[in-house]
Amino acid sequence: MTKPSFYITTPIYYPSDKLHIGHAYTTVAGDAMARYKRLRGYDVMYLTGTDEHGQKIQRRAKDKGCTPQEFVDEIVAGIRELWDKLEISYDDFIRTTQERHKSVAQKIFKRLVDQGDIYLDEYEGWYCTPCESFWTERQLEDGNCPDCGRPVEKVREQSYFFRMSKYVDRLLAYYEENPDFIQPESRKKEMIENFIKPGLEDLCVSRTTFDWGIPVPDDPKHVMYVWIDALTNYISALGYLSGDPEAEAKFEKYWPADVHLVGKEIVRFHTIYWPIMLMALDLPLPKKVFAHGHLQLRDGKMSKSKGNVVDPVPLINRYGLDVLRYYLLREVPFGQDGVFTPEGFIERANADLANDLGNLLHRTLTMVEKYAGGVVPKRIPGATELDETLENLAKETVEKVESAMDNMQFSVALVAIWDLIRGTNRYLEGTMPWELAKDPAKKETLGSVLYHVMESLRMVSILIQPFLVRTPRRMWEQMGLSEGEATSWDSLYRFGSYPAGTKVNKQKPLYPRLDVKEEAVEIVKMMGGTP
Ligand code: MET
Repeated sequence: MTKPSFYITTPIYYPSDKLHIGHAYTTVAGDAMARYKRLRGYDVMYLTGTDEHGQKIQRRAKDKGCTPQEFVDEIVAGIRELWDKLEISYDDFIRTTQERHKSVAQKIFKRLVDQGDIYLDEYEGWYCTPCESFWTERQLEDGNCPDCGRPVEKVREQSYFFRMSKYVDRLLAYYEENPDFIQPESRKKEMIENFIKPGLEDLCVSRTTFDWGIPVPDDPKHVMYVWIDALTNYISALGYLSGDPEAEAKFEKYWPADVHLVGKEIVRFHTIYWPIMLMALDLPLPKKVFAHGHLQLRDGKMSKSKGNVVDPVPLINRYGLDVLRYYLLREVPFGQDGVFTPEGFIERANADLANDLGNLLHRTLTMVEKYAGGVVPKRIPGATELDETLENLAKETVEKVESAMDNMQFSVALVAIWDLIRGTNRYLEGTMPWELAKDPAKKETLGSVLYHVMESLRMVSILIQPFLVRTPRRMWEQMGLSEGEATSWDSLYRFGSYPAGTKVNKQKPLYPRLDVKEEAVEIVKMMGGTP
């Protein structure tokens, strides 16, 4: 039987600066989704990459005294290192400077010119260099870029334009027929009210004032600029129009994308221009565009120019990868903004990871050693009155996690898993194995209680896999489980899948407890601030 496919993408990032925790956030979120779908039996394609053309990069390379290609090569190497460090399970990494991309972008551009969707005209308008966006007079806010608030430059030149208006009705019909296409819902209203209703303007798709870009076919004084180049990455990476049957098979298999993850400032490009480009190419549209919020600092959005960025690397080095991944996915309801604070980061690690999860595993293993000779005892169904409550909670947790993940609600899924962890702690408090141990007649009940707790931990270790990448294996080692039936997603539907008789192997607690004050000072130092 062939597996169903699942195609998920991140934006392709500009390699103009080192990436910060905000980019890590998006990419970790995509990774969690990709891992989840793989666990559920999907054939997943998780694509990320870099958007390497444009004036900003050309200028930065010049300032640095190197070629744009050298400039991006170095930054892209750093980005890939970061993804390795975060254990991002991407299946492909597309760079817009790769031949496989450039040739496809050119073929697409040419086709759009040939069929009259792209035409040559004179452009006059406003341009925000840092955002690489064109704006009309009306869209400016107090004369500045409506996205970043920085000053814009007036530009006038010959340019190619994409005729957008022609497709607007079809686009609105698509929104109508696919109510989940734009998530969260509020973004859809914004698109319709702010961009479509006032009259969708044709999009400028080329520039002549710099040359770091893909040349426009048959008119090479123009370079493509920049959204046709950027957006086509999602299909060039799948071999669309590559002429190579093996590559094109990927397109057949994975297109249309199941979800494009995007930051809220690029929703417009993904929900208006990209669908229109695809309509013009007679291709199916992506099923969903999910706009996530931003991780901000107390004093606003992180940006390199404000010098307030959080670098994920020192956080991983000091606290471990899973602490960071957990924080990112738990702290911010996906789709909304969240605030990064050093104290919040440490408190999360202490409360949820060290106390709730780490402590439950450690104390349970201690009891299994002390009361059951280090071997998982037998379950006696209904041995205590609390068994049913715990079993029901475990069952509901699986359902909640699955439905949250289907809606990309990572924090909701994690809250559900942690409810199970806390419920298991309550079960221990209620059944009191340390009391049962005093009465030799209660030996079997005691064993069954320990079984239930271990079984619940086993389920937790499976459920956390999309989010935490090191912890599940570390738990299995201590719990005497090797990867297989007892660690499979399917086993979650069968409470009692932990083989009795398994020998456990207690080690040190999963996470250390951190000193909030001291560590907050360390994090502020990492951020380049003075505590
Ligand atoms: N490079 C763009 C950004 O970082 C995203 C392009 S996605 C096709 O905003």
